[in-house]
Amino acid sequence: MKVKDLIEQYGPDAIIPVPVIAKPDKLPQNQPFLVKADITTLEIDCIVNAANNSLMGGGGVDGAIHHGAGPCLLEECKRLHGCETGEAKITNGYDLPATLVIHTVGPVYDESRAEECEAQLKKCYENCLALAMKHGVHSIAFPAISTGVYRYPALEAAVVAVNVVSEWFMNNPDYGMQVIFCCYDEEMQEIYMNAIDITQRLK
Ligand code: AR6
Repeated sequence: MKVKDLIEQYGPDAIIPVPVIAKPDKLPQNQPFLVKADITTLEIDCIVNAANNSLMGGGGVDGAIHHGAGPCLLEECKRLHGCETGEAKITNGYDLPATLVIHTVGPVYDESRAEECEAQLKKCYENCLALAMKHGVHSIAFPAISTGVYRYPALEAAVVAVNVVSEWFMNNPDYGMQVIFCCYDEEMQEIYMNAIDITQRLK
């Protein structure tokens, strides 16, 4: 069936563009993309680390980034004196293929203060993008911040991520940024597709 026939049958709202899943070197700008990858393998300007308040390393994506970057990253992190939840700090990428790492600290999810957690997660994405722009970054990859050890429900977290990035593109149409949502597995990729679907329906 052609797109035109689908629109006739179901109406324009039923057609939801699925994001292109592409290799980072083929990404056009001003549109976020999903990539299923280990974030430490991406050869781009900047990758984002889902760190903790100490910035002294940990498990999950934080552990993988420190492992990939080597011990100089920890040495630089020691000089940053931690990071508040929702804030972001930048370092070099050392042995990583990415030039820079932005460390942000997502909220530890707690259902009884869900609104506060959402505001903090939103701040993570906003602060990372602002810091990236300040440092002349033109390609940035985000992991699904807070959705692992910090237990933020993945779909809700992905909706926050997609909304903040969409708003950022609306506010910065001429900057030229490639934003990659780096999903560690297929399940997370599906979740991001659903999040994009949900955010488009709510527009
Ligand atoms: N590449 C991309 N995504 C990854 C990778 C990777 N190499 N490894 C894990 N993920 P988490 P959080 C995904 O737990 O929930 C650390 O110990 C993973 O599947 O890394 O923000 C810190 O030091 C999940 O979807 O981060 C903190 O103490 C997502 O990354 C705490 O964990 C985030 O999972 C932060 O917890």
